[in-house]
Order: sequence, then C-alpha cells, then structure tokens
Amino acid sequence: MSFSKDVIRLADLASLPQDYAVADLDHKSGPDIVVLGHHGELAVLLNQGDGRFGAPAYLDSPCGAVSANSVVVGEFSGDANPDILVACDDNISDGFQRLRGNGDGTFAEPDTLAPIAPGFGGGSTIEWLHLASFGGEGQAIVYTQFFGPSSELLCFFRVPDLIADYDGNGPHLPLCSAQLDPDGNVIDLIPIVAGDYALGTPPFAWPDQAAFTFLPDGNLGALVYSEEAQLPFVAGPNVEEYFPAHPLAFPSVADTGDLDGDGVPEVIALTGEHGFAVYTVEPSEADLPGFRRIADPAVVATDPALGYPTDAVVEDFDGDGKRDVAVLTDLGDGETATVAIFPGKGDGTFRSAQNVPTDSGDGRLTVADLDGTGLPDLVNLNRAANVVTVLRNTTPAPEPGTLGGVAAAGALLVARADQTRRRRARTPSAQSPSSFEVSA
Ligand SMILES: [Ca+2]
Ligand SMILES: [Ca+2]
Ligand SMILES: [Ca+2]
Ligand SMILES: [Ca+2]
Repeated sequence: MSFSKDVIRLADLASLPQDYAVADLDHKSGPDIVVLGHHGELAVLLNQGDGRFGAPAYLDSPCGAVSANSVVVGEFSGDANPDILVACDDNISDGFQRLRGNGDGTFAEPDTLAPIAPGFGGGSTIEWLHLASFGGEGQAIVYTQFFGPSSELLCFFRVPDLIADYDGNGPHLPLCSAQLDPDGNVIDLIPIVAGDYALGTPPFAWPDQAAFTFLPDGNLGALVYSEEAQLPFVAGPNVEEYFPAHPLAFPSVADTGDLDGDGVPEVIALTGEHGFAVYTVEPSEADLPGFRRIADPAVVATDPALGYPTDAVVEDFDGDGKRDVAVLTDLGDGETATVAIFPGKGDGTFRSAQNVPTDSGDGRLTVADLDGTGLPDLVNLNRAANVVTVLRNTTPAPEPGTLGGVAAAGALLVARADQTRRRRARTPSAQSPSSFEVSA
C-alpha cells in the first residue's frame, strides 16, 4: 500500500482544532473538510476533486463566549444543501448551532437554537456528534452527554424532530440512555464508559445501527432505542450485553466492521496498551435475558516503538475485497505519528502491518474517498500543530474482476465519512507548529 501525505496548515484558526467532519459541502468534487476550533470557529476546506484542498475559509464561532465540543455535517434544514451543526459547550443555554449551507461551500449566519431538554442537571454537555440511522425513523444524530463524573449517557434525536424544533423555536427533547417518568425525572440510566462508541449493524434483527460501547460493568453493549419493546427488554433504551470469559481492563470502542465475511460486524477496541482488540459478537451463547457470552477478544499487538494507539478504523485499504484495520499511533511529541495498516486476511486475522507516517499529536482517523479512486483515503488532525493531515491512498488498483466488492466499498465511503467516531482529544503538548508542507 502507498499513500501521499498533504499537511494543510490552519493558519487563521484562532484556537486549537477540536473536532472535524468530512462531507461534501458544495455538491461537487468529492468530500470536503470542516474543522471546528476549540472556541467554535470553523475552517472550511473544499476538495478540488483530486483529494487536494484549497486554502481554508474561516467562519466565526457560533458558540458565543463558550467553547465548542463537536461538529457534524448533514441535512439539517428543509433544503437539499448540507448544513453544519455545532455542539457548543453550554448546550443547555445554547442548544445546537446550525449553519445553513448555501450549497457552494458557504454558509448562512448561525441559527441560535432550541436548548436541549431535559438537561439531567447543570453542567451537562454534548460531546462527539455522529450522523447515523438510529431510532427506526431515518436519519438521527447520536452523541454522548456528560452526566456525572464517572459516566456519560448515549443520546440521540431524530433529525426531522430537530428541524421541527428549530422552526417551532421550542425546546428539543433528546432520547438518552435513560428512562424518564412523565415529569422528566430519571428513573433508570444506562451509563456508558468514557464516551467512546461506534455505530454498526447490530447482531440481532433491528432496522437501524446499534451503538457499540463498553458499559461500566466491563461488558460490550449494543445499544438501540425503541419507543416500543422489541428486544427482550422494555421500551426506552435497550442494550444487549456481550461478555467474554476474560474481559480486558480498559477497552474502548474504536470502530466496527465485518472482518470475517459472516455479515456480523466485529468490534475493534483499543486496549490502552500497544495493540488493539477484535471482539467477535457472533457466535454467542445466551445467558440471562439481555446478556450473551462471547469468545475472548483477539488482541493484535502494535509496534511499541510507534507509541500508543489513539484510534483505529476498519476499511479495505488495499482494495482486495477484505477489510483491514488502520491504527493511528503517536509518540506523544505533538507530531510524530504513524498509521499502521493491518491487512485483513478475510478470516478475522491480519498480515503484518504496513506503516504510513502521518502528522498527529493524538486523535482520530476518518476514512473517506477524497479523490474518487474507490480506495479509502485518511484524514486526521494534529491539534498541537494546527494542521489537517490528508493521506491519499495511491495504492495501485487491483485488476478488475479479480477481486470482489471494491467498487461497492468505494461507493459507500462518502456516506461513511459522515459517520465517523469522535474521540476524546488529549491535552495538546506545546509543540511549535510546522509550516505548510506537501510531501509525496
Ligand atoms: Ca465537495
Ligand atoms: Ca463478522
Ligand atoms: Ca484489504
Ligand atoms: Ca481515494
């Protein structure tokens, strides 16, 4: 595999990059990039069609005096132009901020939006927005909501409801992994650990994606939301828990994807050590209602010399029709990082990793086909250095007809770019920023 690296400096972003989204903003030339600064200002990078990006255009923060947590791009208004949604730090007062797209990569002034209710108490904040299908009624936003010092809730809302709330100027009522009585009081909670989750097709009959996450009891959970009881549980937050005989100490979900071709996604988790873990949720064995026994996760070692993994994504990077795992590792010096790509053999195991240098202090990998080749490219931030790093996949395409699934995988990539995970950013170290560079 081969990649070409472009490092795009965000010279006029007034605060450190906090989050980003990859999606087509202007109806042309492939996926674009929106970077959210910690104080809420935005940088818009338009794709020139070949996976290279024009100079960033900057937008003022919609968050006022508070900071910003997360950004997502989707259809959040009545027209067909992609819009930007920002979760500000004080969502109780500010709600979500919407920047309506003009369809050409520019945006209208932000709407000040309905506050989020219920708030589960003061200080509640929204983190890590995802766009997904969730809740049985089409497009939804999924996010975690900080609820207490040791746990967070997984919440989601239907996008049509959000648009109606915008237009109606009323409070927005999210659906969280908590059951409320008619007065809005919490009567049951399903907290998740550390806000790490990934969306994937659940291993049971369900119309939407489940959110895979680790629960405080150490079990892997597949969480869905139902207004009616459909799983062997109750109406409200529904979780099916999967537990191996020997759980890992500190796993965190990074991504999901079917690695062995049986149609059921495996769950890729970081372990806190030099490696990643593959959880196979089927076959499983029923235990108590809502609990299923699964095999111990397979732990794949990463090279300790490359630092600790901070994210992992599943995609077919070499175009052989078998999904691979790309792991972002960094040395903690604010710039030296590596994407270690483990080529999948198609049976859930991997060949030796191929290492691709990148520029990252920590963070999150996003997969998108930026240049339309059908092979997945990679985007990551370097928060400390105020740069976006783009790794364009220049791997020669496999011979047509010799390998299955390549074209289909490429077609899915643009949609998938809206569904990336959000990872908690570590405090950046005080590294001096590198200058703009483009290297092959
Ligand atoms: Ca575009
Ligand atoms: Ca599988
Ligand atoms: Ca592959
Ligand atoms: Ca590509």
